[in-house]
Amino acid sequence: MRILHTSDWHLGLSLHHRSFIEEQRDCIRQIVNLVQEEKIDIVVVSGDIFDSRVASSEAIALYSSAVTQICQECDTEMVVIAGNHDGAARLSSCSTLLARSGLYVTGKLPQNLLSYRKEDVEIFAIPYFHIDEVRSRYPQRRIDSYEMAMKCLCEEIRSIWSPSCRHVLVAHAYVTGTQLSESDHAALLGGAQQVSVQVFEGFDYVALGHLHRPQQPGEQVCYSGSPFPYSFGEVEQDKSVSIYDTISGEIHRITLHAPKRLCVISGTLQEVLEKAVQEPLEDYIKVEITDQPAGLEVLEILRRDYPNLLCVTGKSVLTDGEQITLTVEEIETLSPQHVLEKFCQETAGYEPSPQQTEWFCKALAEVENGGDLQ
Ligand SMILES: [Mn+2]
Repeated sequence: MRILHTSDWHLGLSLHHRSFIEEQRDCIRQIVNLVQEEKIDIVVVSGDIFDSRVASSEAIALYSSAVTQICQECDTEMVVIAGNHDGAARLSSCSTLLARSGLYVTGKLPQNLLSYRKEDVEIFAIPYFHIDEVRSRYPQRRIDSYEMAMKCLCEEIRSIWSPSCRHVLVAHAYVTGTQLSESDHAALLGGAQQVSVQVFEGFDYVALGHLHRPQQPGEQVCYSGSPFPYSFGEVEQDKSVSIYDTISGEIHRITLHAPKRLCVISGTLQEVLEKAVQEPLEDYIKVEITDQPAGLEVLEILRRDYPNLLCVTGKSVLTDGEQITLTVEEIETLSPQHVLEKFCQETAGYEPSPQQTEWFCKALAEVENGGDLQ
C-alpha cells in the first residue's frame, strides 16, 4: 500500500494581511495530481487542516473540494486528524457518515484509536490533545507530562494492534530535538508539550504534523511539513509531501512547487531599489532596509517596484538605530522574559513593568502545566 502523508495545510491563513488561498488551492491541485501519478492508496493529513478553529467559508470550500477530489474522483481513502489550530468538533462533524465515503476524520481523542484498517495495514490516530483528556482516560496512571501522556496512548495502541499488520500512526506533536521554523511559534512556546522520539518505538511509520519544516526525527518518524512556506524564515525550505510504501518500508519526499515564492531582499534602500529594476519580482517580498527606518514613505516607494511586498524591516528609531526584529534563533536563545521585553520595546517602545513581567511568567507557567495553547 502506498500512503501519501501531508499536514499543516492551514487553509485560510494569511501572512501580513495577505490571503494565501490561491497558493493553497494550487498546492491542493498538486497533491491531487500526485495521488493519481504516484498510485496512492491512502492519503493521511496529520492535523492543522485549517488555520483557525472557526474557519472561513473560503477555507471550508477548499477543504471540501480537496476531500471530494481525493475520495471521489481519485477513489482514494483519507485519514484526517485535528491539530491544535483546528476546531476538533467542527472538523469531525458527520464523521461516521463520512467514513462510508472513505474519509476517516478524528477530531478529539477517540475511544478507539484505530482509525483505519485495510489488508494488512492499520492506521492509528492521535489528534492534538489536552493532557487532562489523557489523565481521565487512565485514572490509575500518574501522568505529569505531555511525554508521559503520549507514551500511555502509544502503549494502548501496542496492546490493541494486530501483530501481523503494518502499524502506522498519525499524530500532531512536537518531537524534541527537531528544527523549528518561524511559523512554528505556538509549538515553541509549549515547551512542556514536547515528546521524545522514543515514545513512537515499534511503529512502522509515524506520520507527524505540527512542525512546518519537512524532517525525520527518527528512522520511521517523519514530518511531511506544510505544503507552502508560511513565514519568511522558511524561504530556503523545500516544501513537500512524503510517501511511505508499506511493502518496501521506503519513505520518499516529493517537492511541491509554489507559483509564487516568498523572498527576502536586504540592503540599503538604494540597493533594494536597484535590485527591483534589475529583476522586478512578483514573489511575496520581505524587505530589510539596513540604512534607515522603515516608515510610510519608504513603504510607498518600495510598493511601486514590489507589488507583493508583505513587510519591511528597518532601523529602529527607539534603540539607537539598531535593527530589532525577533527571529526564531533569537527566541531559542532568549529567556521568555527577554522575549517579552523585546516585544514591548519593538511594538510599543516601553519596558514591561515588574508587575507585567510577573503576570507574563504566571501565564506561561500555567500554559506549561498543560494549559490550552492556540
Ligand atoms: Mn501547524
